[in-house]
Amino acid sequence: MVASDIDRGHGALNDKKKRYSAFALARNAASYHQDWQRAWRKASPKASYDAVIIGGGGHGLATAYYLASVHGMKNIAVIEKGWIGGGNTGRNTTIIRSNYLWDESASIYEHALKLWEGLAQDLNFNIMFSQRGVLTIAHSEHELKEMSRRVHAIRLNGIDSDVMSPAEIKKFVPCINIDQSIRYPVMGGFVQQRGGTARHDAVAWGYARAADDMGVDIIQNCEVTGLRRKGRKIIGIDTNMGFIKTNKVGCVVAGHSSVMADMAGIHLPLASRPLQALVSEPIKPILDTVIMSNAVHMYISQSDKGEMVLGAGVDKYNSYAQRGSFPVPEHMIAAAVELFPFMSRLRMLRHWGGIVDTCPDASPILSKTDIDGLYFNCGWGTGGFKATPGSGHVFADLIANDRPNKIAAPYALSRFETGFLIDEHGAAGVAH
Ligand code: FAD
Ligand code: PYC
Repeated sequence: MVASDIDRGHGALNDKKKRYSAFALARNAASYHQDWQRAWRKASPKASYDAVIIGGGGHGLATAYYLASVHGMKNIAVIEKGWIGGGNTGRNTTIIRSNYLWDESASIYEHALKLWEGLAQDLNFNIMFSQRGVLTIAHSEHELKEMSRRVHAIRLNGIDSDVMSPAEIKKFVPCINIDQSIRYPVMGGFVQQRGGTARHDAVAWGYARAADDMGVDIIQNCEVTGLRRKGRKIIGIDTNMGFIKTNKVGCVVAGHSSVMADMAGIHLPLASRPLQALVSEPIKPILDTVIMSNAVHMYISQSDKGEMVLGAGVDKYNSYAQRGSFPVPEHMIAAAVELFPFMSRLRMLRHWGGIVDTCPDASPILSKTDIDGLYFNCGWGTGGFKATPGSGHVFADLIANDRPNKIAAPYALSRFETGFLIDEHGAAGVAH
């Protein structure tokens, strides 16, 4: 699929643009924010909807946006137990890339990357998408050979990817230490120049505002406590704000997907584990790309505020607590300081965790279930932020048409019965 083939739900917002003009900003500033308009309405649940999306993260909000803009379904709601973007969407390190091994992955992650490339315009919202490149480094001959195999596969799918020598890496990232005597020496790497980052919470806000403009109800502080069905058909959801009738429910609750599936008596092949990240005090610009090391489980970039944003590996136990253990970031920081010696003088400001739901093949689930009208979008594990627009786009299509399109089909639950797994452990970036 090429960019121009994608129905992005464009144009739905054109008549709203005046509301968000630069003059509106000046007007609000001059009125000391007295007339500041809410970006989305504070909606209360209606008695019934044509479809309900559970989970107000990026994927859930994007699903609602494309249901409304591409499929014309506007009597819908997004139900969020906390605040939108308060789950993994607001906790991740925002790395975006499409350099996966298998064709099925290339298809969905590249679909997402093409949507990212026009998303700020589509939503009329500055999501700070920055194609600053993502460089993955290798620390052994074996890793380097595996990387060049992956680069060949990626390029066969028409996706940009280039192998780099240590000298080329040093030129690209002057602050990296390529001394071969360190514990994790830089032996080479590969770069996707179109990869990069985006401002995570702006992505949630942009989708929320655009969906709200089309009439979608975004209901926060509303926890789903039950999935009601009649025989093999979904008929509604129970929440702390009461029962809501609907015959289409899309569950997009990341780390809590197995809990949600349990409400319908379904068992999903998922493990929920903490993944941690941290940010430093802000410093002057020093790193203008993203670096990942799969062997160390370290990934690092510099935010526009100047903070160094670092992420670590997955904690090796199941948990629903949004925090992790100290040894995991400690191991990662020890290696990061060898690779980037300037970091030894940095103070860390914040440290947090998110709960990631991972499948045995490190690929997501986008699927119907054997209950009519109940759909799951989950299992993105440590790497779903990059997929946000693509995931929402194909999941909306699945819900609206009750059948998967070509991109979504390989991600059906049936793959765990047929054995057609999409093993992306190597490309996941963070071992799990
Ligand atoms: P979420 O944003 O978690 O949204 C799910 C929502 O469901 C939550 O807001 C939650 O409150 C809500 N919910 C749960 N239960 C209920 C209920 N019963 N009723 C109502 N609402 C409910 N991915 C990348 O691509 N690049 C990265 O660099 C990257 N780094 C990461 C770093 C960390 C530390 C973490 C934790 C994750 C990282 N990821 C990364 C993964 C990425 O964050 C996730 O895959 C992605 O954000 C999932 O989005 P989502 O919308 O599905 O989930
Ligand atoms: O999937 O690229 C990724 C990623 C980086 C850090 C966490 N996930």
